[in-house]
Amino acid sequence: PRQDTIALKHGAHRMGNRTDADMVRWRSLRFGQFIHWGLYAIPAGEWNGKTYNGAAEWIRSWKEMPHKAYDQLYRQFNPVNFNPQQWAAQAKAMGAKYMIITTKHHDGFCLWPSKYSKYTIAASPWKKDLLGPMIDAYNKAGIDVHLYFSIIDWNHPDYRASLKNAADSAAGKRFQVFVKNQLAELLQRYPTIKGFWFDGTWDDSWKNDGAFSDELEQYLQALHPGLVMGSRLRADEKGARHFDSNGRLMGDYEQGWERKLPATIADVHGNDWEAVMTVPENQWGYHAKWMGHVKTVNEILEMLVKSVSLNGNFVLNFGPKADGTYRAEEQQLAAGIGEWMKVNGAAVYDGTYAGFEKQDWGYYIRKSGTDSVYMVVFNMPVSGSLRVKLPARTELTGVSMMQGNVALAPEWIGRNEYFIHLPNKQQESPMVILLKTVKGE
Ligand code: JFZ
Repeated sequence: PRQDTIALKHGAHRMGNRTDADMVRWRSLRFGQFIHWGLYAIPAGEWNGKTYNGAAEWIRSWKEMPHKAYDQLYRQFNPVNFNPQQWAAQAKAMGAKYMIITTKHHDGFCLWPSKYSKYTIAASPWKKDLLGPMIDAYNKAGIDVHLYFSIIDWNHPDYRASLKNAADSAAGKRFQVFVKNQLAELLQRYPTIKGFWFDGTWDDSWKNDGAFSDELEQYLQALHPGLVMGSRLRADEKGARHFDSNGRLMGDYEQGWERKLPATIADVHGNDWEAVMTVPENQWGYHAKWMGHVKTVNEILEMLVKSVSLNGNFVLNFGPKADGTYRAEEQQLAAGIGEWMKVNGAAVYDGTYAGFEKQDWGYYIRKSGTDSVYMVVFNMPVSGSLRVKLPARTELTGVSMMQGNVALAPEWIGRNEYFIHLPNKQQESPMVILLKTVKGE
C-alpha cells in the first residue's frame, strides 16, 4: 500500500472496504429505494400560481416563496392516505432490498415526534409518528431501512453556514449537541435501522470541524455497532470531504455518485459505493410539474445493472404526494422494474464486477464469490451474435437464457472467444444469459 504523505488525526481510519457481516449484507442488497417526503410535497413546486424550476424540496430557498409561508406549511401536513404497508409492498414488488427515508430534510421538519424540536409531525394535523409505522412495514416486507438526515437545518435558530464570531461559535456548539441528540434519539426509537444517509454537510461550519464529524461517526457506531454510513458525513481536519487529504475514502462507501454513474471500474478505486438517482432530471421531493426527460424502465434497469457490474449499489428516488400516495408515473415505473426483477433479479442481488472484458452489448455481473457470470444485454447487435471473451485460464461450461432456462450452444471463434447466437434478435427489455465457468490451469 502506498504511503500517506499527510499526518491526519481525522482522516480515514480504515484501509479498504469493511468486511463485517452488516457491510457484507448492505453490499449484497444492491437495489434500494430512496424516499423524499416532507412539507415541500404541499407546494409541490408551485407558489402563487408560479412554477419553481428547481428541485421541489428546495422551494423554501426560492425568492418567490416567503420563508414565513413555508414555515406554516406544517399546519396543513395531513397525509390521510398514507399506507405504509402499501408503500412497502410496492417497494418489495419493485425488487428493492433497502429503503432510505428523509427523517429531516434541509427545511428542518421532522417526520418523527422529536423531543428536541417543536417543528415535527407532532405539531401537524396528522400528529402521529410517520417513521415508526414506515420502518415496521418495510422491515416486515423484508426491506432494510436507512435514515436520511440533513445537517443543514433551515429551521433551527442555532444553525449557521459559517461561524464568523464568538456568538456564532457558541450557537454552533449548541447546534452540535442538538444534532447528536436527534441522532441518538432516532437510534433509540428505531433500533432496527441499518444506517444513516447524511446530507447537507457542505457548509463551512461543518467542513471546518472535522473533529466533530469524526467523533460523531464513532459515537453512532458505538451506540449501534454495524451501522452503515457513507462518505458524505465527514471532513478531515483540512476540510477535505469524502476523501481525506491523502485521497483515502472516509466512511463506509463512496456517497458522491449523485445522478451520475462511474464509467469504468477504475473510477471507483476499489471502494464500495452507491449511486442515487431521480426519475426526472432533478426532482427529489414531489413536484407537480416534472420538467425535462422522465426516465423509462429500461433506462433505470440499465443504470442498476451498470452499477452492480461496477461493484456499486443503485438507489432510485420516489417523491410521494402530501396526501401519502404516489404519482402514477412512479407507480408504473416501480411495477415495470419489478416485472423484470422478478425474472432476472438473481443477476443483480449479490452481484459484483466480473473481471471480463466489457463488450458493447451490455454488462457482465458475477454472483459474488462464484463462477456464475450473468450477461445482461441492453444493445442487441443486428447479427444477433454476442461476443464473449473469457479471461485467462477460464473455461466455459454452460450457457443458458435466464428466461425459461433455455440452454444455448456457444460457437467457438478462436483462442478464448465465443459467439452466443440468439434465436430471437427482437427484445423489448434487457435479456439475461447465465454463463457457467470453471477456472483452468
Ligand atoms: C442533496 C439535497 O440538497 C437534495 O435536495 C437531495 O436531498 C439530494 C439527495 O441531496 O443535493 C445534493 C447533494 C450533493 C450533490 C448534489 C446534490 N453532489 O455531491 O453533487
